[in-house]
Amino acid sequence: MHLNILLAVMAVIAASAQEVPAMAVIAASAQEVPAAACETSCGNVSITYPFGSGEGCYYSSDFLVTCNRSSGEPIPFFGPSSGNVVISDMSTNTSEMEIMGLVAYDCYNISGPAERNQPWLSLRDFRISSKNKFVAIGCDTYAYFSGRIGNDSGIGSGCVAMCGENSVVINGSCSGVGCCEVAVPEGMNYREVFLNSFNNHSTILDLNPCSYGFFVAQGKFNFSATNLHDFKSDRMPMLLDWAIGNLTCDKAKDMENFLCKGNSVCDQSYTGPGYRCRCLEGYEGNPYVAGNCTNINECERGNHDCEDDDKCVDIEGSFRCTCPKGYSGDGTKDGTGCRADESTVIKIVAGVSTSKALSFDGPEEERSLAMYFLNSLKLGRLFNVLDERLQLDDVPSEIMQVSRVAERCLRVNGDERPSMKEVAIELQGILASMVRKHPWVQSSPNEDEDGYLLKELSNNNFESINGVHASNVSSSTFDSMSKQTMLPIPSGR
Ligand SMILES: *[C@@H]1O[C@H](CO)[C@@H](O)[C@H](O)[C@H]1NC(C)=O
Ligand SMILES: *[C@@H]1O[C@H](CO)[C@@H](O)[C@H](O)[C@H]1NC(C)=O
Ligand SMILES: *[C@@H]1O[C@H](CO)[C@@H](O)[C@H](O)[C@H]1NC(C)=O
Ligand SMILES: *[C@@H]1O[C@H](CO)[C@@H](O)[C@H](O)[C@H]1NC(C)=O
Ligand SMILES: *[C@@H]1O[C@H](CO)[C@@H](O)[C@H](O)[C@H]1NC(C)=O
Ligand SMILES: *[C@@H]1O[C@H](CO)[C@@H](O)[C@H](O)[C@H]1NC(C)=O
Ligand SMILES: *[C@@H]1O[C@H](CO)[C@@H](O)[C@H](O)[C@H]1NC(C)=O
Ligand SMILES: *[C@@H]1O[C@H](CO)[C@@H](O)[C@H](O)[C@H]1NC(C)=O
Ligand SMILES: *[C@@H]1O[C@H](CO)[C@@H](O)[C@H](O)[C@H]1NC(C)=O
Ligand SMILES: *[C@@H]1O[C@H](CO)[C@@H](O)[C@H](O)[C@H]1NC(C)=O
Ligand SMILES: CC(=O)N[C@H]1CO[C@H](CO)[C@@H](O)[C@@H]1O
Repeated sequence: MHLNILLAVMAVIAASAQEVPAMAVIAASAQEVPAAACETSCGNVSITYPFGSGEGCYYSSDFLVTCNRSSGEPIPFFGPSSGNVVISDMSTNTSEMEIMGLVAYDCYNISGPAERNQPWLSLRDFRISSKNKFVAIGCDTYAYFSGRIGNDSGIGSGCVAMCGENSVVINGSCSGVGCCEVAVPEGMNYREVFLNSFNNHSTILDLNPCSYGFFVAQGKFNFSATNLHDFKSDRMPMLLDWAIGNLTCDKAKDMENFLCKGNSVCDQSYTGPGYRCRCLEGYEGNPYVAGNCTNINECERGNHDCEDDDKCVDIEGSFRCTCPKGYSGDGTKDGTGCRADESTVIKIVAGVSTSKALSFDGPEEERSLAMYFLNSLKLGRLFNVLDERLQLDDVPSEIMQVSRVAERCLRVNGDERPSMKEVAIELQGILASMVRKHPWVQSSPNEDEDGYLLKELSNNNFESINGVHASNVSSSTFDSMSKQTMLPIPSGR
């Protein structure tokens, strides 16, 4: 994680920490809100505080839900039992409620107008969300809504949709042929839908006898040509915005019944009256219930920017990226990642150089060569070593390449050193070419030893120097390595 993000997160955590004692006092002295005995669902709909059904279960009368079970299937209604607004969902993290709004229709038969309705919706304190659209369906249709924002009842908008028997009506395209839509302004607490026709649908009666008009949440309706003949829905899902009371955060936070407590902060981004709560970043739950916002484990969810899942460490409200022993850096994909420390690089190179690839006779000689390499590398004289000590007519080009990688790894300036992934990818490529060219670099059935060198680049269990044998790197290990390392090489260091 970038340092400035980390600092910001820590600042937020520090700020919230001051609210924790207040929460503890409330929890200890006041009775539990909402009461434990409250209904938590009605039919398919979860009822979440500040909403509630029954005495002591809701924050204020604005949030009363009545679960009507008289028809067999439980249906949650908004408000007291006289209410007829059907609730289909409620969200406390977005402070929205979804209701099933009535669809307006206007139908004709050969004698002319046959049936119509003109539904209206009136809300006391909730608002119609601008995340809805107003949609009209029909081939001889003009449709509009009139609404009210605060005192201003002169709001309205609408659209016209026309088509004939031979029109090309495109499924999914609500752009004037058989279907039209307009945006919904922010803040309406009342709306009424009106439909009308130009010709009583007389020329297209078989294709489209009725016009329809409704508010619908964006993404919840796709127009299809069959809607013209037979639109079966009498209600459509629409979103309402809500907030608590009519005070702003500043004033509400001093009230006894202020709700945003414990990892929950007051959110004044809402333009309507009242305040909203939301969980602090890195927390989730119901921000309107004290103590319900709990830590998100970003590592478990893979919701982090560390190089690998196993470099991610969850912390309260956030996460940290770590590097394995012998590596340093910020551990993030887009940051410096994890770079091998100088001593680790020496171990790797020494391991590669002492491998059977050089065809030395005994382990004794391998070991002393390794020590020699180590010392030489420290002095930055690797190329000299290769020339003087090996005196091979043709030094295997792979050894030269590895040496070059090593040389870059050993640069004094950390920014010039390649990242751990780059080293892994380069070594992988070099070793792959060794497998191709040299029969002695062949697969071995010994899985534990196989690819020890390469695995060490991505795992953190690395201790041995002399036990590393490049000749035991099998091609299956290359495959599994490439899955782990063939990620885009980060451009930054
Ligand atoms: C509840 O969900 C089931 C299955 O998703 C659905 O068939 C049913 O119509 C839903 N009931 C209500 C009242 O929405
Ligand atoms: C439940 O709904 C029915 C109509 O569906 C209505 O007649 C009845 O009064 C309602 N009951 C309550 C308790 O709201
Ligand atoms: C709200 O919370 C639910 C459940 O915790 C989660 O699935 C959803 O993504 C959240 N939505 C937003 C906008 O955060
Ligand atoms: C047309 O609708 C009207 C009103 O519903 C009805 O009285 C009339 O019988 C219908 N005509 C035909 C031909 O169906
Ligand atoms: C509503 O109208 C009344 C009287 O016209 C006015 O005093 C009040 O400030 C208005 N309220 C808003 C929110 O515009
Ligand atoms: C539509 O029908 C009504 C009632 O029958 C009639 O008064 C009106 O003239 C008709 N309009 C058109 C354009 O045909
Ligand atoms: C509408 O169509 C889009 C794209 O085809 C699809 O992703 C979405 O689920 C559909 N929505 C509904 C309500 O059918
Ligand atoms: C449009 O969608 C309906 C069902 O939604 C389907 O029956 C019809 O074949 C589709 N038409 C075209 C042109 O894709
Ligand atoms: C704010 O809410 C309180 C309590 O619900 C109510 O008494 C008061 O009239 C409201 N004030 C305004 C300006 O709406
Ligand atoms: C948060 O509230 C939900 C529903 O009310 C409950 O199921 C959950 O256990 C609560 N979580 C915590 C941490 O209190
Ligand atoms: C340490 C180790 O297990 N090395 C093995 C590498 O592979 C060769 C055969 O390819 C074995 O003889 C070694 O024992």
